[in-house]
Amino acid sequence: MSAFIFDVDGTLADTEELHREAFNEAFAAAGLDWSWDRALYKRLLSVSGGKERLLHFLDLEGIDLPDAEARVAGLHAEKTGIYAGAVEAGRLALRPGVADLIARAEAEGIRLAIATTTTRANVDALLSAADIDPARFETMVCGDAVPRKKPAPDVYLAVLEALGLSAGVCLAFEDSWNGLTSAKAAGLRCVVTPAFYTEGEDFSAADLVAVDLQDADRFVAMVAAAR
Ligand code: XBP
Ligand code: MG
Repeated sequence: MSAFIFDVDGTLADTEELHREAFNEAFAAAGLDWSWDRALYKRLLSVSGGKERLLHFLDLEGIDLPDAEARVAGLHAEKTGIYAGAVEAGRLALRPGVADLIARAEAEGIRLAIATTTTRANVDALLSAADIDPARFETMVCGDAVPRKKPAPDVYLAVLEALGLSAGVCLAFEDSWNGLTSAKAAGLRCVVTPAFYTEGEDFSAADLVAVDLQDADRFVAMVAAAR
């Protein structure tokens, strides 16, 4: 028994530019004059999780927002609605190789799971727009389901527990240093496929760095001994 465990943002699709736009739209809708450009967003991505990223931004800018936790939760809910709506409208495509890799894993009897920091509604919107039944993933651990987000190992440990598998027989797919560090801290092997915002991060801990996920033979071979 073996499994492929996929990150979502940056790995299944290159999502962060759309997340950035959705944050900015949510700020404008709330009458705030905040605007995150690409350079700032790249810096803010050091913190995973949209709500955590917003709190980090307030901290960084020294913005004293009254009732910050509640305001951030409200802004984030608005942003999730905008983002998921845009994804449902077809603004994103899966990265090259992803759909075929999922089908190949199923054909090989490799189990499938998702380990992501993003909100579940975002994952559902992406899979629905790509015509992928979420039930094909046996386990999905998303967003706030664990106490600590990536780079902590929590999300991967929760997935492994749900699958009832040891880390040694699984392979994680990630696009970022935060994700790689999370997977490694859970004892997993990890393929990194850098995305628009994560290109140039330190991936020296990766078992393999691939430009995309098209080389299914190679990824299947990486878990073959465990099956
Ligand atoms: C992705 C994230 C997410 C998205 C937005 O990290 O950090 O926060 O930017 O999602 P990873 P939410 O790919 O490592 O899981 O706004 O729903 O949190
Ligand atoms: Mg990612």
